Amino acid sequence: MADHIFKNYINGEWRDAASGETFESRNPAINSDLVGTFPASGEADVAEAVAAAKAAFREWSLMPAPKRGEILKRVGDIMTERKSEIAHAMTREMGKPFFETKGDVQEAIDTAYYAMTMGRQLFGHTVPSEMSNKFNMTVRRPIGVCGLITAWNFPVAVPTWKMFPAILSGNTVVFKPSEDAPHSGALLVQVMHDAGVPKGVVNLVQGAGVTGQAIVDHPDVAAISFTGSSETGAKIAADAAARHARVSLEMGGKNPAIVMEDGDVDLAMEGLIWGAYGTTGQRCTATSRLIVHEDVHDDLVERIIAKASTLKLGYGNDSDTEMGPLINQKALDKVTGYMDVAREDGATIAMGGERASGEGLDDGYFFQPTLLTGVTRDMRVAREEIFGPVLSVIKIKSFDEAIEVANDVAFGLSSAIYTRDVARAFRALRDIDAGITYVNGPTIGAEAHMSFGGVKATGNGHREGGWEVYDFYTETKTCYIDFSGGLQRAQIDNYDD
Ligand code: UN1
Repeated sequence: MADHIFKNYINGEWRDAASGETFESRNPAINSDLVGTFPASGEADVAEAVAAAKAAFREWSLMPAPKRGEILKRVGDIMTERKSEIAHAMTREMGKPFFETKGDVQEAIDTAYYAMTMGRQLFGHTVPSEMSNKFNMTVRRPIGVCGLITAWNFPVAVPTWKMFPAILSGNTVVFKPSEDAPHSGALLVQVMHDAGVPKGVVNLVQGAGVTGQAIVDHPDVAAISFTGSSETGAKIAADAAARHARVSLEMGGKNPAIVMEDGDVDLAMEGLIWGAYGTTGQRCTATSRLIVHEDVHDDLVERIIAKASTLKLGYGNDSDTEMGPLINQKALDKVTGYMDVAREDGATIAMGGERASGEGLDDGYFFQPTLLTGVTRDMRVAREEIFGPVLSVIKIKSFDEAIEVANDVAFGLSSAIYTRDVARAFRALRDIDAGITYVNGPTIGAEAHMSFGGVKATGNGHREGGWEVYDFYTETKTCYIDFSGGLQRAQIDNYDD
């Protein structure tokens, strides 16, 4: 097998797609660089993977959770050893700089070790009974085969947010990485194999939309966890609802950072550069709206431009690169198209606004870090997710207006406020409609043991990360144990009226 030809992983074996069809993954910074060729999986491959996962389920679910946790500890240890190797491969495949891809692997390691600890903490409740000589308690049970469909921007960390709690809870999984980051997904699955995860517990099927659809439609897939666009998420939710499968959705964002006149403007500048241009703005948590008080607007805009215009664009495996490319031609076209939208709506392109060119950039999908000023809340660039290095600046006059503008979008994932006023900080925590709010920090940077997810069009009420994700991957069973030796009738025998 040539180095760059990759396979699916089904029932502990590496296999080609039944159809023999393949697709390519290329380096978005150097498009002539072919990362590899991957199986374009269809219904038959998904059916095999689901069958393997179904067959492995009972034995895996009966292994004590702390033992499953020990396997996840090994997963974390192997990932720690391979951190640089995986990070370099990830950078080559999806473009973000090496220091960021190392962070991506670290997030996966944190998730593995957190899952290990959860093996000893899959708590239920013990609750007093209404009756004598009776115990009431709840226990958690796994749900079965889980379908995991993920995006390319965190191609190791985000799949592990799903895979590790799913298998720790006793489920088995069929994982479809994004077709833009199949190699990163394969490297994760190789770690699972090497850590001794039994065959059939983790299965990998590579492919694009049709592969994902086959997972969503398979009657033996009990739960689906999806990270990606709101449009795809809505379709998955509808299709899964029709056959009563459980769904967790993590979708878009239009995340605001509020900077008040009493905030630390320099700190805000640093947080905005990282939040808006880190990962080339391609995070669901990226800062895409700066809502700034008029008293500090000009000063902050000037500082952002001074700093952002020095960012070094390039191939992320070059040590001086600070910002990588967009993921593909479609993303480049989309971001470029939004520049016309901005102009038509009357915004000003205060910095950037074009494809970046020059030495080392012309064979990649590079776009300049971009700042749009004079944006008002009704403009499309203030409301729609662009998923690129574009920050829209909206000027406000008061704290109340800032909160109102922050909430005036369809999405609600992350948010931030820069203020030195404790009351304003707490009011923001209470009043911003988002799953996550940072005080004096950027909108990005979630930690593995904290719950992650959004409100409104961002999610459907479930959370990833933290112990909350274990609610998604387990079913609660209510247990009544009557040791009175007689018939006790609830709601009847305890009342003499
Ligand atoms: C995503 O963009 O889908 O909080 C996840 C953050 C990262 C995860 C982002 N830890 O920005």
